[in-house]
Amino acid sequence: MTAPATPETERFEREWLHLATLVDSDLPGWSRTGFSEEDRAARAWLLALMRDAGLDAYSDAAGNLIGSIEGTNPTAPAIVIGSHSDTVPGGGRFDGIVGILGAIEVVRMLRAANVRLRRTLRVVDFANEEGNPQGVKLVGSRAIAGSLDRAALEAVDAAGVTLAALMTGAGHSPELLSGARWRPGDIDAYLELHIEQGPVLTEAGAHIGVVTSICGISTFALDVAGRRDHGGTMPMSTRSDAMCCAADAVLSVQQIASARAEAVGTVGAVTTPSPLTNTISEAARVTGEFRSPSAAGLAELRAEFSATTAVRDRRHRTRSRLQWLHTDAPTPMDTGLSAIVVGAAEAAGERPLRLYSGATHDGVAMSEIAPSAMIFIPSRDGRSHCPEEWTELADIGRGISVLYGSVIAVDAR
Ligand code: HGY
Ligand code: MN
Ligand code: MN
Ligand code: MN
Repeated sequence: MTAPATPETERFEREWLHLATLVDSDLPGWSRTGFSEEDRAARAWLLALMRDAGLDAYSDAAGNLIGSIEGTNPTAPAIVIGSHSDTVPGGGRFDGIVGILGAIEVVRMLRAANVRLRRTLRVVDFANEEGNPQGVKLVGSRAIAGSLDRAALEAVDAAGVTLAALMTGAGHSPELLSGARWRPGDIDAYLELHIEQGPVLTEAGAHIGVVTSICGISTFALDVAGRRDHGGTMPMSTRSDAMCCAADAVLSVQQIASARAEAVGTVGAVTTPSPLTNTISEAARVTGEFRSPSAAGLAELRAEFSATTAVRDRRHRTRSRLQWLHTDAPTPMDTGLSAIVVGAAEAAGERPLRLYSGATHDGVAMSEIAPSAMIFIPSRDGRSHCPEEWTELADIGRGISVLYGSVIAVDAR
C-alpha cells in the first residue's frame, strides 16, 4: 500500500500565480498564445521547474517540453501525464495550466512518498494546443503522434505567414519534426487532468469528472465574392453585397447547430478587405467551426451548412466558396484506463461523474498512439476561455490526488 501522498496546493498556488504573470499584458484576461514571446518565457520557466522537480527534461523540435523519470523497468512502455500551458487570446489562468502544474506536482508527490514506478513517467507540456492564426490546433501533440502533416505546417495566416515560420520564429525546428514523433509502442497510457470548461460537474455537485469522449470538430472558411459598388447609389434590390451574405452565413451556423440537441457551432471572424460604409463590399470571409459528439452528427452539420451556400448566393447575388479546413472525429477515451481513473477517484473518497467533453484536448492526438483518459475538475459557472475562468484550489488538489492515484494504479496493473 503506498504511503498516502497529498499535493502541496500552496506550492501549486505560488507557481500558478507566477505563471499568470507570464502573459501579454496588452490584451485583456490572461494571454499566452502559442509561440509568442510570453509562451517562450513560460516554457523556459516550466522547463526549469520540471528539472527542479527531478525530471530529465528537454524541448523537442515542435516546442513540446518533455520530462522523464526512469522506472525500475525502463524498457516498459511509459506512462505519460501532462497538458498545455498556452492560452487563447484573452483567456483564463486554468485551462491546460492545471494539468501541467498538476503533473509536475505528481512527480514531487511520488518522490516525497519514495515511490519508484516500474514504468518511466513522462510529463509533457504540449506546444500550442489552442491553435494559432493559421487555424491549426493541437500542434505539439500532433507532432508527437506524427499527425502534424505538411498541409498543417504550410497553413498560412492572413499575412501569409506559415505555421512552420511561426514555429521557427519561436526557436523550434519544424523541419526536424520526424524526430519529435513517438512510436505507438512507446507509451502505455496517457492521462490528462483538465478543468471541465463547462457547467456539468458544478450542476451535478460532482468534484471529479471522467471523460467518456472528446467532441468532434469541423472547421471551415467561407469566402464570399460580391460586387463593389457605391453604397449610396446602388439600389438594395440589385446589390451583390458580400458582407450581407456573410452575415447570413453567421446566422445559418447558429440556426443549424441550435436545431440539434448535442451540436454547437461558432463563428470566429467575419473579415472584409474593404471595411467601408460608403462602399458595398466585394469580398468577405467567414471562419468558424461545428462540434458534435458523433461523427454522423458532424457529417450532417457539414452537409446542412454546405447546402445553405447556394441558397444564400441566390438571395444575395453572390458567389461563395466553402472550404472544410480540418475535421477531428469524435475521440472516445479508453474504457479500461477510464475505469482505473474511476477507481482512483473512488479510493480518494470521490463519486466521479462520467461526462462528454465539448472542449477538445491533446488527448485527441495522443489517442492515436496510446490509450488515453481525462480527469475533469469543476469550472465555476461553467465558464472558460475568458478572464472569469476559475477553479477552486481545493478542487485542483482533489484532481491532482486522483491523477496521482491513477498513475500508481496504472503502473501496478
Ligand atoms: O478548442 C478547444 O476546445 C480547446 O479549449 N482548445
Ligand atoms: Mn485546454
Ligand atoms: Mn482551451
Ligand atoms: Mn488539453
